[in-house]
Amino acid sequence: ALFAQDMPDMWTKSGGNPTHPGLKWFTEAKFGLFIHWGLYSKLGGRWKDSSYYGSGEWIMNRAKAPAAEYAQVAKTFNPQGFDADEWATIAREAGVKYLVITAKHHEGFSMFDSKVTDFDIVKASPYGKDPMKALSRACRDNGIQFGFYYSQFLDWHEPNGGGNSWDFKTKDKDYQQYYRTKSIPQLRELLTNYGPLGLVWFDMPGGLTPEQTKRMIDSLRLLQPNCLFSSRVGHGLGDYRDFGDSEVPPVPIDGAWESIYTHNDSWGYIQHDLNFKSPEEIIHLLSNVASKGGNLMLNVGPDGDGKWPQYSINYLKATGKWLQQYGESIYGTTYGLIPAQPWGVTTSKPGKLFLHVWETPANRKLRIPGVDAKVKSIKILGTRQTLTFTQQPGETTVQLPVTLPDTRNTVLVMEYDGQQS
Ligand code: FHN
Repeated sequence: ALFAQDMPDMWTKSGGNPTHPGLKWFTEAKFGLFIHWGLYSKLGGRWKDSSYYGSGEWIMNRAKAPAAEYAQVAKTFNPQGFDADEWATIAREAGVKYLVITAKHHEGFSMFDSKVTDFDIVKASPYGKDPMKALSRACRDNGIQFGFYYSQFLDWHEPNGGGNSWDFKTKDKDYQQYYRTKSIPQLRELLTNYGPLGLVWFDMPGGLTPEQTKRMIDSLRLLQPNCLFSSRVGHGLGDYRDFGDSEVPPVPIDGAWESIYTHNDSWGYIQHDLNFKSPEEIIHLLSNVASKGGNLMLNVGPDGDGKWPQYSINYLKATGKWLQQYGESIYGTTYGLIPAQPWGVTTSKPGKLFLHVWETPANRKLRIPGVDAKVKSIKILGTRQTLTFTQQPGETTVQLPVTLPDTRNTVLVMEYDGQQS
């Protein structure tokens, strides 16, 4: 072995379908953008005289708002500030390779032109247009894979939709009817009317047996065989694995998977939430997730006018700047070949180990245990600066220069002889 460690025993398979054609772009992408946008974005964490914090997209449920009353919000939903090209441009500048937006969240409102219901942005809101048409095109124009989030079971607007709503009693619900008349027809619309989708991000499965779920997704797959389905379709039938919200696995995981985080403390826009992750925190999260072998999908919550929080714009652009310098150590990589170190984490490509230096040791000597392969060189990534190192059995030590180009996360690239199997 080129790398002495006992981690491989702990690596587990992520499940899913390893032969799916969409997995190539997905596993190389590493960084995606999640967008929660719906009527709750207009409310911004306020319902009547009360304020809510965290998970703004749950406000209908948390405020126990009656469905008919909540539906009135649509009449004031008019996101004139929405600019698909601007969104896609920020996403590209942030360095994300895919973008996933809520077509319908648990509130039940369709943010796209749907023939299945009147409760959509075209018919129920003064906006009267389909923002998803423009956004799907803008993403493709900017080289970004486009996908839809769709809440396939929870729907608080529908008498037969899943979840705890205050108007409709669970015991009276006919989930089959809901799937037949809304969920499945809408998924078909999404897979038909917006060009080739990178993925459909299902969330919170329920109300179907494994056989019924399989029948549903088999029929959906016929519409777009290249489109990936997230694991939250349930019953182990997804093509890649999503971890829990705000969760990074403790050890590297083989296969295609994703960690999902939100930029502040909520998925949907909350006006009084300014707890945004700094560029440094985002970069560390990204390199940490990549060091375990997965993708980070980071969420932003635009407001009811269609504008992103300024902090999200600024901090994402700062992340994109870092990626311009160090993207080679993120895109197309696999998990690091040595465990996390006091100074940071690693990612890898054939013949290369990328060292993400989060903390500079006081004596500026970076200790890299567990490399048995012959080290050829260690450089600062993106420069020609070669660093002096010594290699002894079990430990390589590299002398860091007095100043590093990026105190948050400079990346060194170690080239070694041989192929890691
Ligand atoms: O309940 C939702 C929540 O609002 C949000 O959409 C997250 C994102 O992963 N998913 C659900 C909870 O797992």
